[in-house]
Amino acid sequence: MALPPGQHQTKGFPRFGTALHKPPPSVPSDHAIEVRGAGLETFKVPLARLAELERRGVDADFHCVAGWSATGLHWEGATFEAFLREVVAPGVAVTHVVTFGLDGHRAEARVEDLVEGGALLADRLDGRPLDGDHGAPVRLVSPSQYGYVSTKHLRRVELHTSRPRKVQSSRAMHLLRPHPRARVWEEERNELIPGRVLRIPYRLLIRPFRTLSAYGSRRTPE
Ligand SMILES: Nc1nc2c(c(=O)[nH]1)N[C@H]1C(S)=C(S)[C@@H](COP(=O)(O)O)O[C@H]1N2
Ligand SMILES: [Mo]
Repeated sequence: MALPPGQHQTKGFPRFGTALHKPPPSVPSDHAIEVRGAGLETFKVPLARLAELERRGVDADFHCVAGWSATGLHWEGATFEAFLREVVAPGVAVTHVVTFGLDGHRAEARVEDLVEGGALLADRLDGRPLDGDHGAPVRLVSPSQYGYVSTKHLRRVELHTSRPRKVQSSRAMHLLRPHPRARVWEEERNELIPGRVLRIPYRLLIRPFRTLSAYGSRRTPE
């Protein structure tokens, strides 16, 4: 299958992200996904409950905004749509979510982009339980969007009825202005600058990530 504009294929499926200088976070044995926002009392969805929701297998490529794509992955997990049905009160129009990882990563997304793109709360990759590199115990996977939307080590889902403000976890991430929709075929890399202009600058960012990741001696993309 063809890759979206400005992407190149990488070997295998490297661990990547904004927390590469740290090992994958440890996961408490009673881990549950916290849900808050949209007028709800904060509550938790235990992993056992997640396992009972409608599940799906998805064959998809994975596209990082820095320009690499990993191809031919097979994910399994609860559909994001089923998760929303489970947690949203009837009559509440949730339009956006913010997802939080155990390592501090955060990402916003429009509900329609996640649902129409077939997003999963994935707990299996290529027939095996998700490992620490790729987001154990459960991650969001949104194949139609750049990788930064697909929060690993999912810890919290915040529900919103309009576009949330001040989502980014750090000043640096805020300055980078990741595109709020991040659709790969539209090349929505950045909120302010056209995606194709950023192909080379973003690709140059892979190398500093590689250096950081050397601490954990893990492979990063080419
Ligand atoms: N919790 C968490 N999720 C994250 C990240 C991160 O640093 N922490 N990085 C994002 C980015 S930029 C990418 S490209 C993908 C990388 O996923 P992988 O490590 O499974 O390849 O995870 C996304 N989700
Ligand atoms: Mo990324």
